[in-house]
Amino acid sequence: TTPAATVTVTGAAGQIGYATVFRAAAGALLGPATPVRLRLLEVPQAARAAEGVAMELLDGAFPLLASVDVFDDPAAAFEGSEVGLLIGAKPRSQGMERADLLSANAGIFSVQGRAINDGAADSFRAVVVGNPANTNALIAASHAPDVPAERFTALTRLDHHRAEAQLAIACDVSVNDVDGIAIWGNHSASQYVDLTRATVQGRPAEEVLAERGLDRQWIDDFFIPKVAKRGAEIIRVRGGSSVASAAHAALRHVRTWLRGTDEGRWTSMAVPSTGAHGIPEGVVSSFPVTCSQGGYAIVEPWAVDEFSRARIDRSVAELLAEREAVAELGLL
Ligand code: NAX
Repeated sequence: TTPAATVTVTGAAGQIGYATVFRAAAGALLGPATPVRLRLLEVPQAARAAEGVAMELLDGAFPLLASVDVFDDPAAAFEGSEVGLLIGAKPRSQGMERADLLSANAGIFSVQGRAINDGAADSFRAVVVGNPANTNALIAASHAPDVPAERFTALTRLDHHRAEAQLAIACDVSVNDVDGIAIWGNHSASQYVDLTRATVQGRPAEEVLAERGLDRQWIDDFFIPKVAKRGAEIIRVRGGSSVASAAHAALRHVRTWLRGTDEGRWTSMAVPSTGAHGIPEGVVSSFPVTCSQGGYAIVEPWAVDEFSRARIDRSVAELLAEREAVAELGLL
């Protein structure tokens, strides 16, 4: 085994936190050879519930669980942290304006960014799950000037998984036969699910879909909204928001980042833009990325067609507007 790694989970008493920590303790985050020290962060009102989660973690007698501690102080929770799963966020309540939501979360993620800056390990990496995830990651990074900004990422892996599953269903193949999907832009309904480079059993996905009578119009009218609105569909059918699938995606996001993507394959992560693919610097946008040796790289730009360009630009415009709103509040 390797030395234990310290992982901070925020919102640990919430639904996604609860679904994440047991699998992290079982090795799904860092692999079967790395023990984990879990640091659970909650708001003071939920700290007691987080203590209950910690008790259950102990009751699992997980061989890989080196320790579990509960905090309601971000500075303490991020002390020595190597991986941050930033799940806790302020949900939109009834009658809440978008600006109120942005500012409430900016309050949370600026404080956590500073705590990370002051106390986290040099190797620290974060995935933000709490919404608005992309902009929350941007805020955390901007309050952690000593941490390389590229270590703050946001979760679009769930969208990526949803797209893989829906493409596999549409083509009547296994998800293992599907590759090359890209999620662009914001983790919101404006996201663009790009099939132009996707393959099904090694053939262009659009060709395979066309043989089944599914053209670009179908992709635009059915496939893209199906993936973008899947969260709402889950709420309607399950009677609650996506939890286990979100936890799984967050674990896979970090696992892929640490371990690398398979040769010739990529995944989707929201990362600070380098200006690649015509997406301006200064936003955290979803991109197709490859991972190796603990780092990631945005997939080399290709000649994006007009159809895709308009959709990418629309989602990026939303990210720019979110950044603008937060900047106007003086929170960036
Ligand atoms: P819950 O409301 O069940 O849990 C959130 C937890 O965060 C609560 O226990 C709350 O006390 C805690 N919390 C709030 N502020 C905190 C702070 N400052 N420090 C530490 N903890 C804090 O929500 P859940 O269903 O777990 O969802 C969590 C977040 O994930 C939400 O923002 C949700 O919108 C977002 N999602 C993001 C997804 C993505 O793909 N990026 C998909 C799933 C999910 O919708």
